[in-house]
This record gives sequence, structure tokens and C-alpha cells, in this order.
Amino acid sequence: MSKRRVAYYYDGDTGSYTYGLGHPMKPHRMRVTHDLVSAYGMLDKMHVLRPKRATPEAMSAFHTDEYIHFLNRVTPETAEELTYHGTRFLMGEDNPAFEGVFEFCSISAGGSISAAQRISSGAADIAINWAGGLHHAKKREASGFCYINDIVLGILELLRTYPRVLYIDIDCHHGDGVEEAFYTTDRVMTCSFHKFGEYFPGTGTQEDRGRGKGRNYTVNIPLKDGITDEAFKRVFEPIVNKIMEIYRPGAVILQCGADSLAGDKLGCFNLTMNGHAHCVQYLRAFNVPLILLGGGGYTVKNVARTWTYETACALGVQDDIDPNLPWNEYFEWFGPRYRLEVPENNMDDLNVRDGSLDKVRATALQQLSQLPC
Ligand code: ZL4
Ligand code: CA
Ligand code: ZN
Repeated sequence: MSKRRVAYYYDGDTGSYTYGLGHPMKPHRMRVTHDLVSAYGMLDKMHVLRPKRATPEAMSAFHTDEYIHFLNRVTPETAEELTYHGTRFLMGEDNPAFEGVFEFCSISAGGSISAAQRISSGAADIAINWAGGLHHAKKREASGFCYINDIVLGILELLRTYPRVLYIDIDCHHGDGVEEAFYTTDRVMTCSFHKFGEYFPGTGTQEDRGRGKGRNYTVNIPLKDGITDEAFKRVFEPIVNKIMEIYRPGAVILQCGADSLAGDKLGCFNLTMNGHAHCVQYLRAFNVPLILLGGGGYTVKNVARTWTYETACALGVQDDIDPNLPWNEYFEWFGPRYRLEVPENNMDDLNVRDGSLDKVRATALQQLSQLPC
């Protein structure tokens, strides 16, 4: 079966919000991505839906009422006072109180909740929300460009239907907010691949593997700079395959953070567009209901290329796609080659050099072998 029913969530307003001058997170990348998806003619091949905005009540399934109430009324002018001079709710310059921050969050969270509902109802095989994937947000505070944890809210929605949900995170940063939310339960397995060592947020060692009932249901894959497609595949495939075999999730969420791509402004990996999208293709082949979310990604043209290609992978039309980009609103951004590609660069792969990659994989597989079958 090569075709899947795909639901694609997009709100034309997302691209208009801005975190402020010089901030690396650019919501505009969502508009560039959507424009490219549209230029490739993919909108006619899937259900394109505008998500219902998440209400404060829906957000309170995870976040505290106090925090949501704060987020719902804070403005650039009142931020100083309402955060008690930057000591509560928002942390420093990573999470500014920008104009429309609550609406922005309600679109991102609304998309992931709607995606989960669409999957649970059986109306779609794959649901996509590129405005989601904001994995650092905590119960009572914002962190790392993330305010509301749309992923946790999406998983909670899936748990109403499925006994077990799998979360996989290929963003270059550790998925700490999602990990923390489900650290003590065996109903959600979280698995994050990330750069570890002098890097935000600083968590995600292989010793952190869950607690109580959740023991061994948290999987962390700490990596070093410069990982290539081939090396990434050598950890991703065996670990994901083993998880699918042993855990048998009813649904899977894949956070497709694009800062793991070569040349990202904040990331430090060396994945190509194809290597990144291979993760999507690999999971899709298991034929389990799948949700694709966005996340990081700070070199906008490469984020747009990759999420566009991954939309094609979800549809199963990736082989029909023209490697030369079609004309689109942002065409000149994609020069000088104007191609659908993110090539690797010449950085060293520090994972392979010292054999640390093989150790990390062995440790993870050993952890998984301790789970009941
Ligand atoms: C910026 O230029 O490592 C924010 C953040 C704002 C504009 C003007 C202010 C200049 C880089 C980052 C001062 C900025 C100081 N502006 C930021 C420990 C830090 C404290 C804050 O992909 N300073 C914090 C967060 C990470 C830290 C990464 C990844 C999200 C995700 C999912 C979040 N925070 C040091 C940094 C700039 C900025 C320039 C920045 N912040 C880079 N890395 C961080 O996983 C979406
Ligand atoms: Ca990650
Ligand atoms: Zn990231």
C-alpha cells in the first residue's frame, strides 16, 4: 500500500507572527513551506484543514491555569510586570512576550490536537502540523522558543483512544518537555535523538530512562557534532525497529525538527534533506497511524525544502517530484541552484571517529531488551 489518507493542518495567519528582531525562530518559515507545497501541486492530493484554535481549557490538559491565564493576557508592554521582572513564566530572551503570542500558541496547539483527533477517529492515516513540535514547553513555564507544548496535548488526545503512544524526536535539541510529561508512565514511550554536551537544554543522557512504571520507557540518544545520514541511519533504524517490535504503539508522533539538517544556524548535525526525510519514510512503512510535526529549523529555505519533501513522502509521491523547484512566491530565496535539496557539508563526524555511536546504540538496545514483550 503506497497511498495514505493525509490530513494537512495549516493556518494562513501563522506566518505573520514574529518573535522579534534578530530572534532565530521565524514563523514565516511556515508560509514559505506552505507556498512550496502548494507550488508542487500537493494541496489537491490531501485534506487541507485549518485547525480550530486551542482554547485555554484545552491547553489546561497539561499546563497550569495560572500559566495559561498569564499567557492569555501578557503583552510586550505588560511583560516586565506580569513575569515579576523576568523571574516567572517566560525565561529571558529565548521566550519574548511578542505581539499575539497567545494566538500563535493556540494555532500551533490547535493543529496538533486536531491532528490527533483526526487520527483517532480513523479519518486519516497521516496527519501533518508543521506549526507544531514545540517540545521544550513546560507545565508552568515557557522554554527554548516554546510556550505551549502542542505535542503533550496531542499525545494526551491520542491516549483517549490508544493504550500506547510512541513519540520520536529528531530535532537537534533534546525533547525535554515531552520526556518530563510522560517520565513515569508506560503508556507513552519517548525517544529523542539530539546533540548532547554543552548544548541547550543540557538534559537527555542515556541514564535518564524513566521512573517507576515508566522505567525504560524513556529512550535518549545523545550525539556529537557532524552526524551524517549514514551514521544517523545506523542508530535510528535498529532502535526504532526494536521499539516498534517490542512496544507495538497504536499511534506514532514524529517531531521533525529541521535544525538537525546540515547548515542550520543553531544546529550542529550534517544531515541532508534525504537523510532527514528517510526517518519519515522509515516510520511510514510500519503502517501505524502517524502524526508529523515541525519543531526547530533556523535556516528557513532548508526548513521549507525539507518539510515540503516530507509532505511528499507522507503522500507517497516523493519519486514524482521535480528536483528543480517550481516557480513560487519566494523563488529567489532558493538560489543559486533552485533545487529541492539540502546537501551535506565537509564537517567532521565526531560520532564515528571515536566509536561513540556504536556504544550509544548498544546501550539503547540493551535498555530496550529489558522491556517486557
Ligand atoms: C536568541 O539573537 O542556549 C534570542 C536566542 C533573541 C535577539 C536579540 C537578543 C540577543 C540565539 C538564541 C541575546 C540573546 C541571548 N535574539 C539568548 C541559555 C541561553 C540564554 C538566552 O529547536 N541566550 C539559553 C534555546 C537556546 C540557550 C534553543 C531550541 C528550540 C528547538 C525547538 C531552543 N537557549 C543562551 C542564549 C537572538 C538570539 C540568538 C539561542 N537560544 C540559541 N540557542 C538558544 O528545540 C523549537
Ligand atoms: Ca531531539
Ligand atoms: Zn531544536
